[in-house]
Amino acid sequence: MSEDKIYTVAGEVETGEIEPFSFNEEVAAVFPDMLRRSIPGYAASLEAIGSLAARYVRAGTNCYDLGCSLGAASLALRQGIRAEDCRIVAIDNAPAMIERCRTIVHEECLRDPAGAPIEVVPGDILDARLSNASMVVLNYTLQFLPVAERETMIVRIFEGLNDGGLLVLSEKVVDPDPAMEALLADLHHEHKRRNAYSALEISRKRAALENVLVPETVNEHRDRLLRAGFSSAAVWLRYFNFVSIIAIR
Ligand code: GEK
Repeated sequence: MSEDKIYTVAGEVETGEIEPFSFNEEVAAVFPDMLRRSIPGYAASLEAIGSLAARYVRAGTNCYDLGCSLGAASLALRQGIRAEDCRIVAIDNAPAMIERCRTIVHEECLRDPAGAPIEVVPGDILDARLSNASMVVLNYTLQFLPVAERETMIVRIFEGLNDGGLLVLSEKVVDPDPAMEALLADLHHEHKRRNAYSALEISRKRAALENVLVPETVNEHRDRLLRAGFSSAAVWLRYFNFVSIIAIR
């Protein structure tokens, strides 16, 4: 916990204890709305995951949704998949997310029983054993792993993918040029304000996420993917300081 100064809309200063951000019950309850309002391009990332699943998921293979939260990307995969006998494995280490994710997935499977089964698995994605995968999704999750563990995670994903398999990696990024970074961060905060976040909520969230979400540059991500062995990697979406990258094994 840290003592922090918080600037309100009116410009007054409030001093408060900021709890480090955690994916607890309170966050899980408002989560779908929170991501749509706070991550520019989030809805587009889900749409593309569906379209990419239709193209890349092969019959008899596995798909992984790492850091699944409430399962939005798993449901997008399920809707997009055209191949037979596939399985989606959705993993998250926050019990509050897993519990709600199970309910959401169960309801969707009752509504549309024909789609691929989704296994919702509690656990650390760093311990996940990936195999026979044609598509892996890391939608805004790698940014929460310690930087030192990210290489291991990407190498494991590469090893779990079949040749021709696809990784979707969406992340908050930082620009190497400080002036550009300041502008992009400001545009992001303006975007959040437009989506009905107050200046107080924004400054609280920024303080709470410090050291929890560690963004890297686009080049750091691309270089890591190529080092792991991916044959190509490209940014397909950029909206302020949020990107989504596709990489093919
Ligand atoms: C979506 N992909 O809606 N192991 C497992 N889960 C983890 C770990 C870890 N080591 N670290 C963080 N998480 C989702 C959105 S949210 C993005 C992903 C955000 C989980 C964490 O519990 C949370 O549910 C998720 O990663 C990140 O497309 O909140 O900005």
